[in-house]
Amino acid sequence: MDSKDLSFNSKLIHGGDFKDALGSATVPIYQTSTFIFDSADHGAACFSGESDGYIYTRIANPTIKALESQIALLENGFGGIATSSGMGAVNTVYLTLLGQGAHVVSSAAVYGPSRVVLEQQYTRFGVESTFVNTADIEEVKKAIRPNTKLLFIETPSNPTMDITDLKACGDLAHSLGIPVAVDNTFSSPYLQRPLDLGVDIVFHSMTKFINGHADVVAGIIVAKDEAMYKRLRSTMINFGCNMDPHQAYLVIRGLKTLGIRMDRSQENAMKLAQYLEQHPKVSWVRYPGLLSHPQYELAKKQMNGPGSMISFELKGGLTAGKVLMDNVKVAILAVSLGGVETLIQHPASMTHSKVSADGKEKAGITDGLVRYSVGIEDVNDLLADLKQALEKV
Ligand code: LCS
Repeated sequence: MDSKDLSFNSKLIHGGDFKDALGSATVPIYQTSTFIFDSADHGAACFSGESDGYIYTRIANPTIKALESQIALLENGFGGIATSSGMGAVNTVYLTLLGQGAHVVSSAAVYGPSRVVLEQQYTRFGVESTFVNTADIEEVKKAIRPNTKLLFIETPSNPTMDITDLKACGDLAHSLGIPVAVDNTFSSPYLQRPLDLGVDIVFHSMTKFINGHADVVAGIIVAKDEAMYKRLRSTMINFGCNMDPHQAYLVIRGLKTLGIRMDRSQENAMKLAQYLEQHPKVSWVRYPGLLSHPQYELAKKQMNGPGSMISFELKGGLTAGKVLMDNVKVAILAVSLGGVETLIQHPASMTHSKVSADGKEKAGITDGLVRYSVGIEDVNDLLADLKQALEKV
């Protein structure tokens, strides 16, 4: 059976189509920097593309390729490009599409460094950026200029949980010949497949849900068509953003349980979000599975589930939030997200601390916002943990 015809959870187990001469049941770690050529002519043919033999691990490697093929299959794209980190993926997209005099329209609420790198580094090369609430299509329309070369969207956004309509943004951008790239980190391909909704590029920090075990930093990009895939791959190779084979092996191993991990963490998150929403010390909760989320209907239409990321603010603002973060005992006070363990952090002073005060305000990143990444622990332990920490507030 062609792995394309399998259902999603089966693709997680059998989707790599990896085969080696020894019949390994799992993908071995090809821990080599370089590959032996049969002859000088064979080496030349590998470089010219006449042979598809491996050359050098920065260019391609069998372990990494197995992971790239599997994620491309899960995202329904042409091909995958694994990177050393999620930021490696973000910058591979930027470097491929933005050059001197180019302009990018981006979601205002994105992972801090995805924004900061545009404002503090790409400006040195004459790249301009405009940050808008991409959940409002009118704001996107207004921000587009004749030199706009990329529409960059994060949905749900980190840490505000805003949902952008991918189909509407894709239609708008394509009518003007602008490619659209989507950071799908918060959903993983299990809950959202942006290429199916018409965008051109999807990418992930695989450090999060895809790997899921807080032991690897990694990224991946999947392009919908061959031409874009080739451009992105060439950037990754020449800028040296490649993954390591051992890193790829760990991600392949984590990926197998993506479906069951996300089912459990999402089920937990729904209960925790409902608990927080009715708690008298909580002023607001942002979770796409709650009716109170402003884009609840869009989330239901665009995603296969609301995921397991929750943002909320306590009535006592930052002071109260700090007491909560200092008193949780099951949740871990740490950045990152999407792992089996529940994590809690404060975006304004941690993940988004380098974003300017004005940028934070316009993106809705308030000082009191607490971000909670729900893991797969027993939900009763997580509820009891929040309860006892809230009692201290
Ligand atoms: N995109 C999103 C949505 C992210 O959340 C992150 C990291 C990245 C890209 C970059 O990926 P990395 O290079 O770290 O693999 N987000 C983090 C966070 O919220 N806390 O710590 C890292």
